[in-house]
Amino acid sequence: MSDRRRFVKLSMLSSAALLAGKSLNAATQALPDDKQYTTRKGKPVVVSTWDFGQVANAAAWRVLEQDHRAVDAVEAGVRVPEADPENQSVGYGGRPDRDGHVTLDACIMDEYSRCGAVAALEHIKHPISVARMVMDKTPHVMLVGDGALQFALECGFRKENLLTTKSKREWEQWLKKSEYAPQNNIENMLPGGAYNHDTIGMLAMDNRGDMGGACTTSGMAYKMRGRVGDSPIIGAGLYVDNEVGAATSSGVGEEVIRIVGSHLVVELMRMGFHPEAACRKAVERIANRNAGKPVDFQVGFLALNKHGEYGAYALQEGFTYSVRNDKEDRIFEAKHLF
Ligand code: SD4
Repeated sequence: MSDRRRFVKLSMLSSAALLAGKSLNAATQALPDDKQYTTRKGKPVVVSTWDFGQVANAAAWRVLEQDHRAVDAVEAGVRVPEADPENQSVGYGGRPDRDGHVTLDACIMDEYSRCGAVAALEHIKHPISVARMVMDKTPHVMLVGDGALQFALECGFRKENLLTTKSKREWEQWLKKSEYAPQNNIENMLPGGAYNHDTIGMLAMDNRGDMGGACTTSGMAYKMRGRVGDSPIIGAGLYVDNEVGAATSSGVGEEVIRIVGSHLVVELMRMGFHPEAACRKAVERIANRNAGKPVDFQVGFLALNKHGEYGAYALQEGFTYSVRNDKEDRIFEAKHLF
């Protein structure tokens, strides 16, 4: 059976749905007819990790201005760095794993707690849009590796070479020593002073006060083949709760996963902490795991609450984030613990 036909068939029926005697449509993460949650009317705002988030925010802002949903805005926003070959930690041009494969991780979450994710996806420039398809077209939350690629191709995404000449050359340089030190994920740690992290996490609130979030990355440079960090993991690299707020992270994913960081930040906001204070508490949780001693890796959290307030906090100096609303279009430096 051709891929196309298999997908059409998959779209109509899934084995789980067959067992349950339901069509896949009934089993997908469908949009509820009525809102389950009360939302407060909010003012649109979009925030994202790092300086380059500013151009991504501009794309997201255009979507918000047209009165679309926050989830549409964040998808459009993070596609900008995904397509940018100069950004070597996201999408096309991302640094490869230690065997030379560019493997991408992404996830997306909307105001109904619907979510989709892909991990270790190769050859597809826009993993965030594949994650969106997982959310919209399947009853599942996450697809990985070859299965994610197969799904993407069935959805009509094009297979591409994502390893740019620049990233390939740098990897070949790295191969000479092949020092496996992914924990040293602090700014300017790569040979030549290149930044080792530029993962984009983006959070938005739309005209209706509804929230959405997206996170996309090529993960740690020169990682072990198959290694997946926090970025595509709902609750770790991203979490959205439309009653409370949303959070995302950047930095050493293993540390974020251990504390289920973004979910923790949202729960802290639920308890009444301001976004910056919630991010600080999560950062402290990581530091406490290391007996409060200065650590040689970076983690930063970014959060947005239902009032449109935002804030960030990091372990180390250097974590920046970008904000766009009707009043400002700015880059901020996050406070840091050490
Ligand atoms: C990861 N959290 O794969 C990602 C990397 C990252 O900025 O955020 N870099 O662990």
